[in-house]
Amino acid sequence: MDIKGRFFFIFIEYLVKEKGLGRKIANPGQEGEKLTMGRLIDLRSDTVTVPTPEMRKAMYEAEVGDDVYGEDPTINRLEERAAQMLGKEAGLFVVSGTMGNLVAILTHTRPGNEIILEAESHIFYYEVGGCAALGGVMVRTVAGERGAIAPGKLEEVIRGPDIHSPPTGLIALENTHNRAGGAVIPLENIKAVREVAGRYGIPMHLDGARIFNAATALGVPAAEIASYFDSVMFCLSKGLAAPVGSLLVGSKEWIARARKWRKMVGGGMRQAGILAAAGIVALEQMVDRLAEDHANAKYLAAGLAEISGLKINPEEVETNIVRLDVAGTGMTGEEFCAELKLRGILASPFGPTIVRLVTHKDVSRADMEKTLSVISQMLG
Ligand code: TLP
Repeated sequence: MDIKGRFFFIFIEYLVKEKGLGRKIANPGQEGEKLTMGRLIDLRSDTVTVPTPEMRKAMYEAEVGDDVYGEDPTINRLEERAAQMLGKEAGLFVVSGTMGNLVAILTHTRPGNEIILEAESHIFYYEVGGCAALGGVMVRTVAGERGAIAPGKLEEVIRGPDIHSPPTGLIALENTHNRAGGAVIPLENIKAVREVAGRYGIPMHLDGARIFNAATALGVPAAEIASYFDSVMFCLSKGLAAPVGSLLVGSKEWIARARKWRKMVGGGMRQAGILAAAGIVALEQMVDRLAEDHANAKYLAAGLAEISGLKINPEEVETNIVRLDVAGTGMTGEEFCAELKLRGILASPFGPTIVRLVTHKDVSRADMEKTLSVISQMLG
């Protein structure tokens, strides 16, 4: 171990011994177990994946041009391919999922509109209030059942023609639903929500950051899910392992307007075909393997359910996200994750006593086994 490594080791030991980190742990374990100086098992998110060698090669070789002039052939190819896979007329490459959702809201609504979101949705929780700050829209949330909004509840919150009311400008769903533990919104629910939205003439947007996970779990093409929505955002940089980028898809006319909004928020890119090249590989090579991530998440959940102090219903793990309640250990989500980190495993606190673990292409079945044995030893 080099001098830096040794110093870090001593510092962590000091934290553990002198500052009482690990005090709620039944089995504090041995030094070697506590500190994994080697590879970390990173289950914080599927955003942590690194590009595949095929992606790096495609990036190196990508043909590029100035995309603001529409002259980047690789971006054009990615946008066409994305639109075709999602069954829409056109696509738009954006920097991130957050930018994609924002541009969709800007394109669908006007300032003073109200938009309807599920109460635990990513747009509501994690997108810095961009729709209010930059789009001037009000947000009305509806509590869902594992991320799914009941059509009856939706109808109750749609605004009527009353002079006092802000017009409802958009309904957005999320599939898979992140905070609901990667829950898949069933097609019947989407259909029923669409029926209500259609009756009131309100457009529908899908935050489909993980639409291919949803499609894999449902056993249908992503285009079938997308068919109920006027616009869809999906991410290349999550389970599909590309380094950057998301797409918006919709009608030609809608995408042309979205392109202008993307420019306004500073998302007009130049020779970004280098990034789009990795995205094409993601769509061609990384979709079919998502089932493996789902199987690993289910395996992990089944093992966690056997460990006393942990609460999880493995039946509810449908895709690559595992949502675990650690209240029974006496630790908060933050404390649990801090203890795990000392043992070489990274997870995310997702609520006062909730921890999220996400599987992806850079973790294996052996990593799941290791994670289970580390957690059961940690809790005694
Ligand atoms: N989700 C991230 C964090 O922001 C929480 C994660 O680690 O899961 N929609 C959904 C459903 C998402 O899960 C995310 C990212 C986004 C949109 C935003 O995508 P990015 O991070 O590309 O802006």
